[in-house]
Amino acid sequence: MTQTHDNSTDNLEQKLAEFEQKIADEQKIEPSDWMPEAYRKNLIRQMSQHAHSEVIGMQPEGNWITRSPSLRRKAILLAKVQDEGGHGLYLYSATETLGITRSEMIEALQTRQAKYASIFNYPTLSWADIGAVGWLVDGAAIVNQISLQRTSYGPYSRAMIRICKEESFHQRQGYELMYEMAKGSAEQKQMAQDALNRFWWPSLMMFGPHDTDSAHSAQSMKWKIKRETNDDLRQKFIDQTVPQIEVLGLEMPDPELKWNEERGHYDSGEIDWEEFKQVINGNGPCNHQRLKHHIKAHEDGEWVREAVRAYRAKQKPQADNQVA
Ligand code: BYC
Repeated sequence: MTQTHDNSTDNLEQKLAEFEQKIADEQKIEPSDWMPEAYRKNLIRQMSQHAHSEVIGMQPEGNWITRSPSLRRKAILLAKVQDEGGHGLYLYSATETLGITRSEMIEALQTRQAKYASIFNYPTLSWADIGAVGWLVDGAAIVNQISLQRTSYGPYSRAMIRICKEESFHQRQGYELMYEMAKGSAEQKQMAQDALNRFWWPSLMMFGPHDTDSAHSAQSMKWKIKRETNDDLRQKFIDQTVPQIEVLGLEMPDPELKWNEERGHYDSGEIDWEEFKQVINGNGPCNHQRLKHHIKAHEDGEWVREAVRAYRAKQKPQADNQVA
């Protein structure tokens, strides 16, 4: 017995050593590879929350499709919102490779066991918000997702490479919309400023808590699930966005945004972490509305799932007959 136990422990240690070597060598971990249970669980957590964010993120923009001010804007917005749905489906499939089903993930979302990005719990109050979402929210998402292209899990990394191509169109259409508003009438410029002021801080919150308060960062960085820390990515986003605000001719949404020559970065004010905590714990302005809408859409779609199940059941005897 002792012998067997020693062997299996050795075996486990060897598997772990091989896994760690692969990570050190920048090789991707694939679904059929051995991986520590905690690695698998952490990935399911992050990837499924990423998928939920894409799908829930369709709601604030979907809110404006019927009120787009021109056919061109409507076509762009429709395409963008559809892209987000596609990203969600793609990420759910990638997460399923880790041994969890789509319905388990959706159940976790709807029962609040799984989170989604805090930003989507804020309302889109004016047309300028559609510009701000594309420019700032997709802009922040790209900074994060470019980094995740190098994540150690193969299916996640490949999903990020595809998704980033579409995100860059999303960011550009948002910036172009903001540019037109900011250079338009005084009233339009005011709408653009108001959208920037409201979306600035929630966009910074997308990167998560400070590194010192981040529960998962240390382990995720070690396993190369995350390649850059929350604070480093947030700083990158601030540094790339401040010059864009200047081009738009809008006022800074944070008076403390100042270039720091010594650091080679912009300094900025402190995020309201109490607000962040409230929003991720279900008490943001739209949390209730977002989940309610998701549950209703899911229930309305039950007939589709039922049809798929009936079709599968019909196909099965035929397939069995063919084998016989
Ligand atoms: N919102 O230890 P930490 C898009 C949670 S959609 C909510 O730092 P981690 C788009 C965190 O989950 C793209 N929760 O966590 C779609 C953890 O809680 P749990 C969205 C947050 O994972 C439509 C706890 O706080 N992008 O682009 O190491 C239209 C401690 O945090 C947030 C992604 O999903 C937050 N902001 O780092 C337009 C990126 N921040 O799980 C656009 C993928 C933290 O222990 N995700 N929490 O209950 C990531 O990169 C990482 O998960 C995070 C957080 C950087 C977000």
